[in-house]
Amino acid sequence: MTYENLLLEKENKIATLYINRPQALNALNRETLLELTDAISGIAQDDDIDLLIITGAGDKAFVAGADIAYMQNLSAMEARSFAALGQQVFMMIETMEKPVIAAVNGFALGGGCELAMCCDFRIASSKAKFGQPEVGLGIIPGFGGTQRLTRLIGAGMAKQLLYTADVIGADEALRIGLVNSVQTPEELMNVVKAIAGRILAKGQAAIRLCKAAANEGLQTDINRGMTIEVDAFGLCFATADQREGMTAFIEKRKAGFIGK
Ligand code: DAK
Repeated sequence: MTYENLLLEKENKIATLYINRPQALNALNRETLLELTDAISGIAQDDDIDLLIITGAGDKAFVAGADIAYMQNLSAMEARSFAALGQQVFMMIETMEKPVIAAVNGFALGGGCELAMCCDFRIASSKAKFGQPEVGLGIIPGFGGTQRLTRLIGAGMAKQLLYTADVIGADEALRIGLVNSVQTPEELMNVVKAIAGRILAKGQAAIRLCKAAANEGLQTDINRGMTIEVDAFGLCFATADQREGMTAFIEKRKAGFIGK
């Protein structure tokens, strides 16, 4: 599939996916979501890729939301189908085995904030702005915002943002735990790639089991979560990376992981 609304770069085991509709501040329409579905399933299956970075093309927006012009005249059934498509692709991102980092380079509003939230974590440019402005349009978030924001930053702060539609800056997003750090726009991708490099230097089988255990644990109670962890921990001992990691430690050398 050739992409009209995405740019995909692959280098050193890292895929970088740019949402690329700068003329509409990278707003998500149906075509973009269909392309995203194709790109994400390709990256998930690509053995040459171990980590995905999602960002926005241009210097103004990560993603300024679902495309309001596209949504304006949808019927109820079309809106339902659009929300289902968005939720499906965001769930693919959240549950893909490989780590996904959002490099939030500008506006991350509505569906853009929701896209950032389905990634494993978010690093922001000082120019980034976050919010769920949907109630100002007479709708509610449709791509998981009411669910992920409450889980990520707590119900009280999430409800304040959801009810007021307030747009917050990167420093406030850092304060409330929506992003992990704030970088200058010039440094954003360097910092994200440096973090990616530190992740890629570790055992990828273990990273993937960590992700699955953390995600599944968040959907359940602590006792079930501990069982998930016990099983994932046990599974590590079926990998070559566990043998190599522990042998390298004992032999006082750097581990050479193979991701299996
Ligand atoms: N959709 C479509 N076009 C957009 C857009 C968006 N979300 N955001 C910006 N654009 C377009 C603008 O219309 C403008 O186009 P032209 O007029 O040049 O043709 C161009 O991008 C540049 O934008 P501005 O001229 O407005 O730029 P400014 O710097 O003045 O303002 C802004 C930037 C981000 C503050 C402003 O553009 C803005 O407020 N944008 C809308 C932000 C927003 O409200 N986002 C949330 C969208 S609602 C659901 C499924 C999904 C969702 C909900 C329900 N179901 C189906 C149930 C999700 C909803 C949303 O995400």
